[in-house]
Amino acid sequence: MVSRLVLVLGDQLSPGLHSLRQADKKSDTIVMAEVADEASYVPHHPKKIAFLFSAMRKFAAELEADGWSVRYTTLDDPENTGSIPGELVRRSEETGAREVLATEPGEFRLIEALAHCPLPVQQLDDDRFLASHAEFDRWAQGRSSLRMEYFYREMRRKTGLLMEDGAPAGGRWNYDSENRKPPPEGIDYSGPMRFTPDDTVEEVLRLVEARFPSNFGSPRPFWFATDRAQARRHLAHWIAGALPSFGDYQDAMLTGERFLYHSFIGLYLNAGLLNPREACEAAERAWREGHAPLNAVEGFIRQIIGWREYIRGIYFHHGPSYLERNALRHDRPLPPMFWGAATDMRCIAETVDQVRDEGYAHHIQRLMITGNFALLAGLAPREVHDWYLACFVDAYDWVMAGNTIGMTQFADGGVVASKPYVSSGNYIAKMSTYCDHCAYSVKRKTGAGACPFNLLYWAFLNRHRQRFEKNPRMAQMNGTWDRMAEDRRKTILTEAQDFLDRMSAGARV
Ligand code: DLZ
Ligand code: SF4
Repeated sequence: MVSRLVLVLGDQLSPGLHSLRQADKKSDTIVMAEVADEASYVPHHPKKIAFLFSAMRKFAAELEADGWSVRYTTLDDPENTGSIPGELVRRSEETGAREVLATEPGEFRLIEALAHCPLPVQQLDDDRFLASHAEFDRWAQGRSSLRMEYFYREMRRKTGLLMEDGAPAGGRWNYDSENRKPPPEGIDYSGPMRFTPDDTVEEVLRLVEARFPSNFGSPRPFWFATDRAQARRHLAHWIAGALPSFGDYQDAMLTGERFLYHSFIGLYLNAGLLNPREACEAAERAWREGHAPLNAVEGFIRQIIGWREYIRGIYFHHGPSYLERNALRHDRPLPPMFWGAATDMRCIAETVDQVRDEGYAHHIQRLMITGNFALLAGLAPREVHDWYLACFVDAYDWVMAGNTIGMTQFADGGVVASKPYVSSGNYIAKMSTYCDHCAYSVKRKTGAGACPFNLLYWAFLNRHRQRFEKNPRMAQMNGTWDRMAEDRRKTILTEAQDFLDRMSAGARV
């Protein structure tokens, strides 16, 4: 019998993985490796590295206990070649296996590297996702715009989730309009389930501390789930304690409240510890049993079978050049405040501090605080993408490309979003409590102490006026700008430019 190597990557920790289903326990050898290339293509958050290495080590142990032969390389193995193809070659020399079975990675960089590996590598499609590349391409073909909503409805039909006799449960596909309540007075949920590090995790934490001392953030305190059983307990804890309120306060931001009612399952889903279908089915069950309202459950399921699948489809449909798109020609380097430098902008400081401490911010903090600011300030989209990719514990290329290049930065020219997601300080004041403690005043539109979002918002509209002249969704704001007195417009533009100049010169803003 021909023996093969079976590659399992750090975000492929699922027992039902395609390559594992195709492999032969008796003759094949599983290869898993902690390698410098993967750990440093961006300066990952130490918690992300610690999470993946811990979960990889535990998954390898589970496979071994299940009778598989596993060759596992730790980062500090003196023989470590530093790359996935290098480790495959090394293990091939050790075992005599001459071919490799892999599940397609979620990043073009690694797909290419495997294609150029000295050994033949068969890359099977990653069928943990609902929609195959071919299915998404078929859906996208001939459509002038690729709106998530229509794709989502197909996924609902395909899975049968929240469907009743072929129609959406409750009579509507989407309950998003009910999910925008301003911040509540307090949160009656204790937050994500926290796990005490065991010996495996402790060893990884020491390794990460020693090897990545200057990455943004710290691996400790560390409390993430690192195997499937823990991830499932985390999910059950969230469904019991937070799902009922998740919908209502999905977009709210509260000073000091880092998780609110959010599920914090992105890292577990994207590494393969949780299966998307099981998460959705558990949420649907909660609704059918009367534990959670439809708006919350539909909002959660839409994120997973709609948005998550759609964003992956966009990545593979458009190919590697998508990441280089820069429709608005933005080229300002990321300012130091994205890496924790002091800022007077309370909303940015809260979000960035939280990202440094947790490797996490929720979707509105990502979209309307950091993303909105980056777009208004004209930051280079690729730098913004790499920042999200590095700093968030759930981030991989496939998931961040559509979210950053498309959704938050409009760098794809409108494939993902029908208009740029920009807002002045008003939206942040309405949806958060940040402005209450800010050195700037959200009510001030110009002059000393004026909220920078207010200035940058108009400067952005003015800068890109030509491009959005005919966009009906921008007409009202363009009209407001036009009706402003000439000298007021001039003041806004001068102050906005002054803010950006000071920020880029390294001044505290
Ligand atoms: C993100 C990551 C990191 C930090 N380290 C490893 C690693 O050492 N070994 C590994 O197999 N995978 C790692 N990963 C995940 C990969 O980068 C990921 O599989 C690709 O980016 C494709 O999504
Ligand atoms: Fe952010 Fe402006 Fe509010 Fe300050 S006033 S927290 S800068 S939106």
